[in-house]
Amino acid sequence: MSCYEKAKERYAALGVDVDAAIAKLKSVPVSLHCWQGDDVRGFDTDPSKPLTGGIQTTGNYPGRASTPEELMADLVVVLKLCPGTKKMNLHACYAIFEDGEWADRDKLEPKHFAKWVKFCKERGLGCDFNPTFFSHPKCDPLTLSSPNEETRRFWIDHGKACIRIAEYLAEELGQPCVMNIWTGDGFKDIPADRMGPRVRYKESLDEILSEPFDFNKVKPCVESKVFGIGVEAYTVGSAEFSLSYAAMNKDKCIPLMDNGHYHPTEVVSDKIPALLAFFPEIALHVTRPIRWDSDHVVLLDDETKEICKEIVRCGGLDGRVDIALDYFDASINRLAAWTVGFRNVQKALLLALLTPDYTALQNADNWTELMVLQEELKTMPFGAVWKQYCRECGVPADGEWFAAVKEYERSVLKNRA
Ligand code: RNT
Ligand code: ZN
Repeated sequence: MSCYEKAKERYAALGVDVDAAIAKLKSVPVSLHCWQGDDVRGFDTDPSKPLTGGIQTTGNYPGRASTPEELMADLVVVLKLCPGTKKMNLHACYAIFEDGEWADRDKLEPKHFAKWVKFCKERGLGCDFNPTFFSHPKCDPLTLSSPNEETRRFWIDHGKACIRIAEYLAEELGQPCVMNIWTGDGFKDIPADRMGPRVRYKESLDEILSEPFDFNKVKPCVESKVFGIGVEAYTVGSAEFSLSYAAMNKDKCIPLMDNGHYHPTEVVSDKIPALLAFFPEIALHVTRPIRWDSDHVVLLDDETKEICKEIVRCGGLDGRVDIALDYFDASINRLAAWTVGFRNVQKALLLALLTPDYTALQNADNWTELMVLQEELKTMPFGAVWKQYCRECGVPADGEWFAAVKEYERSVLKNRA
């Protein structure tokens, strides 16, 4: 009997159908963020200018993609190393201009994403989208909350342009497009006026979402944040602001939680069921916060497992939770960073799908047996099931994929300027 067959029997003894778990996971889209490949630079601004908006990449590992061709070539490698249903996730700054043309962010059009549509179509991928409210000369430094009407108007127009692009992506690719609104608007030090920026941000969101769109195709989200580097004292789009906005606009907006955007003892795993008690659909950015940074590569750590456990337990895999990755590490091989994080989310989801439902023990107040069983799950033969899942998805198993990345680094990345 193979290791997999033996593992299947052990799980069956716990009442878990391994084949059903594998089949389910294969059907769940997880969005792969294009911005891990080029340190969140994009193609529409001067790459020598620093990132703004309270985000920062650190490290200068060789091989950063600096053209659409390079980024796509890197993605092709990564997509082949990641099991499951992948969806692309683009930022507006990844617009691709042709023949010396250039458009500012308020004037972006669907045609600037035609090459990405081709890329996705060739691989059967859907695509999510994000307006880019950072790293641009028109950040003053505020965007949608700026007291300067010209600045604010520019960014509102950017948001509206992005709704049209998101609808184009959804229609072309035949899958809904999650369009996430995040701004780094905030202040380094104690503000004199905390309310004004929030009222302006709210009005800007209202204007952006007044652009006509089909809510079945375009899923606008608002993402909150607690603080960013350089904006430590005050964030306009705080948790209360963003969640309230989504709650008051349920007919056209969904809340997005990034698990790097909360105080250190708060956990998104616990917030998932809280929000799902009120919202039909929520979105997630899966990342790894560490001290001041919210964007380290996702590991198979306790909170990642707990987030996925809650997604599964709450019925999130049936269209109620949109799962995306969001991190950027410039200090290690970027393809490995992408692959490790994506595979870890898949592993955590598979672990969750292989977890028996112990609700009855909880309801019977049987916390002793619940603890015993939950602890014993930790030494179940998960590795054999993961290996089988990778095999069925036609991607390398653990221990087999990193060689491809090393070879690509030697033959391609090392030659980049
Ligand atoms: C930043 C937010 C935001 C970005 C991406 C690039 O703290 O998490 O989601 O990481 O949009
Ligand atoms: Zn995020």
